[in-house]
Amino acid sequence: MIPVALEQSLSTSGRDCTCAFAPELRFRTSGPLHHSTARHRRATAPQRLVCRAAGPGVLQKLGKVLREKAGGDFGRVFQGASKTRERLGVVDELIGLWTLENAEDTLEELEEVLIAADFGPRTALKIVDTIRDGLRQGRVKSQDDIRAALRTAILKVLNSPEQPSTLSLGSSRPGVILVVGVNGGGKTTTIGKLAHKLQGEGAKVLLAAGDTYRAAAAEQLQGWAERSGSQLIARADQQQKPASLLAAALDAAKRGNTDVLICDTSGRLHTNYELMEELGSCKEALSKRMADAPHEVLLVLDGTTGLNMLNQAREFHDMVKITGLVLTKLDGTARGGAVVSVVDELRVPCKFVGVGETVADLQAFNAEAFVDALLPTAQVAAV
Ligand SMILES: Nc1nc2c(ncn2[C@@H]2O[C@H](COP(=O)(O)OP(=O)(O)OP(=O)(O)O)[C@@H](O)[C@H]2O)c(=O)[nH]1
Ligand SMILES: [Mg+2]
Repeated sequence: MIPVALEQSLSTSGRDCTCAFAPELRFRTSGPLHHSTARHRRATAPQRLVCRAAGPGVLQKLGKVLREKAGGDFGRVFQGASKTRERLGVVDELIGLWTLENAEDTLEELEEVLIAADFGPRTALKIVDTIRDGLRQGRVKSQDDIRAALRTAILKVLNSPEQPSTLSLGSSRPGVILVVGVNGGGKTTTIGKLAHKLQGEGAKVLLAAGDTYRAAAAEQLQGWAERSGSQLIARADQQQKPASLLAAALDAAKRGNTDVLICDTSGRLHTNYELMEELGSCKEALSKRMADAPHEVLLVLDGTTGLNMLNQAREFHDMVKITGLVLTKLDGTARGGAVVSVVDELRVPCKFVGVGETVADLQAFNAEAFVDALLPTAQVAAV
C-alpha cells in the first residue's frame, strides 16, 4: 500500500513518476494511479497484521515469521540435491566395505568422495575428523554408526553459525536488505520472491533498483514490484551511481514509512576488484544514512555452480560482510553440496533456497531436510 501523501504526490498519468518527498528520484508504478484506484487499493489491500503498529520487536518478529512460513517442499530440495547426491552415491558402497581394521583407509576414501561432491577439502577433512573422533572414543562401531555419524557431522556444520537463521531486520524501520552476488545467480528473482513474502505479511516494501549496469535491470525489478505489490525506486538519471541511488532510496524509505527496503545490485565477478569496491561503497552509503543498516547482506549463490561458490563467498564476505546465504536454482540439477563448505568457512547461515522462477518459489533453508536429500538412507547419531 502506498502512503497517502506519497500517493498524492505521484503523477496520475504515467508509469514514470516523481515523488514530492524526493524529487531527485523516479518512482515507477504499475500503471496510472488515479485517486479512485488508490482508494480501491486501500480498500482491497491485505490487512497489515504485523507491521501497522511498528513498536519495538515488530521487525524481528517479521523476520522470524517469514522464515517459519516459508515452509519446505522436500521434493524440490531433493530434486535440487540430485547432482551432489549422485556423487555421494558411493558413500554407501564405501561404508559397506568398512571394517574396524581398515577404518582409516575408509575414512580417507570418504574424504575424497566428499571433496568430489563439492564439500571442499577443509570441510571434508573436518567432517571426516569428527567421525574419526567418534571411532577413537568408541562411539562409532558399525557401518550404521558411520552413516549416522556422517549425517550428524554435516548437520553440525550447517547448524553451527552464530548468526540467526531468521531474517534480521533491525529494531526500527526500515529494515534494510542488501542483495549481492555474481551475474545471473538469481538476485533480482530472489528479491521479488522475498518482497512477495513480506508484502504477504502486511509489510510495506520498497525495492531499490541498484543494478545500474544492465539496461533492462530496472524494468526487470519493476516487474517484480508489480507482482509483489511493492514500490520501486530507479535511478534519477544515467549519471547517478548505485551508492547514491541506494542512499536516496533509504531516505525515501524513512520518509515513506517503509517497513523493509530491499536493494538490488549489479551482478559482478568476485575477482573484479573495482566492482567489488563499488559494492563496498553501496554498503557504506546505507550505513551512513542509518547506523545499523544494512541489517542483512544476503549473498545469492547459484546452486548449479558447485565449489566455485566458495571462492565467490570469500570475496563477497571480505568486502561486505555477508549475513546470510540464499541458494538458488535448487529445482534444477544443482550441486548444492558446496553450500556446506560456504557455511563452514564463513560461519554464516543459509537462510533461504530458491526452487523455481515464480514468486512462490522461495523456501526457508532446512538443514535436516537438506541433509536428508543428500544422504537419504542415513540416520542421525550423536558423534
Ligand atoms: N529454475 C530457477 N531459476 C531461477 C531461480 N532463481 C533465479 N532463476 C533464473 O535465473 C536467471 C537469472 O536470474 P536473475 O534474478 O535475473 O539473476 P541476477 O543475479 O539478478 O542476474 P544479474 O542481475 O544479471 O546479475 C533468470 O532466468 C531467473 O528466472 C530458481 O530458484 N530456480
Ligand atoms: Mg539482477
